[in-house]
Amino acid sequence: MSPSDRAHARLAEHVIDLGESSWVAWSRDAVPDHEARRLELVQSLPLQTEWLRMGARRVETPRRTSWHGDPGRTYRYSGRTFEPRPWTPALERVRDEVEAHTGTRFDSVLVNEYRDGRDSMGWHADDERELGPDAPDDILIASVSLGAPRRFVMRHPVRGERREWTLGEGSLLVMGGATQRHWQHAIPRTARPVGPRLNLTFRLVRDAR
Ligand SMILES: O=C(O)CCC(=O)C(=O)O
Repeated sequence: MSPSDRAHARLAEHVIDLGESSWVAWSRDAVPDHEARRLELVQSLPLQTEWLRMGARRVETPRRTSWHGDPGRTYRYSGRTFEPRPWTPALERVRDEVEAHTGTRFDSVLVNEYRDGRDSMGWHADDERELGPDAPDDILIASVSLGAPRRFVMRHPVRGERREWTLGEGSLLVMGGATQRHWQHAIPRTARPVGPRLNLTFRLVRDAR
């Protein structure tokens, strides 16, 4: 049984079937969320903006990020290679909570900090080859959001369909199966006054060594 199939069975009551072997599972209040926890994470992680290549341009990410994982879990996107920093005690605690929900011990996590409504994430799919031997047809991603709720939007470019969830305050959104092949997702900017939000997307990355 693949990690994605196991998570699907464990989260059955939350699963939303998107067709084409794609699914998400959304749970509100899945992990504890309070200011002390967010502060511990923000203060203990080397969060920073990154320069990414977008065609011929170099652009600075409108959010702060930090990549952590087991040794060898190297991650490549937008022309950059990210070597994982070690797990911290605060990250390990969230990883344990995610394992209790999904039945999977994730080996990597990308932390995104959205300082206010101007910070965002553009349309993309987490479909990199290193995210699984069967990528992009069998990828498991578990996304924990702490702090201010933000709109998380998904679109199916071929079917012209959209779905939307509000993620924050300890929510867990799990994406599995072929979701990364067929759907893209984004966190849009907003002019509304919103507080800071931390997002942790747990992934399984093939050892590049
Ligand atoms: O902040 C979020 O909820 C989305 C993060 C995301 O899309 C990603 O890490 O690939």
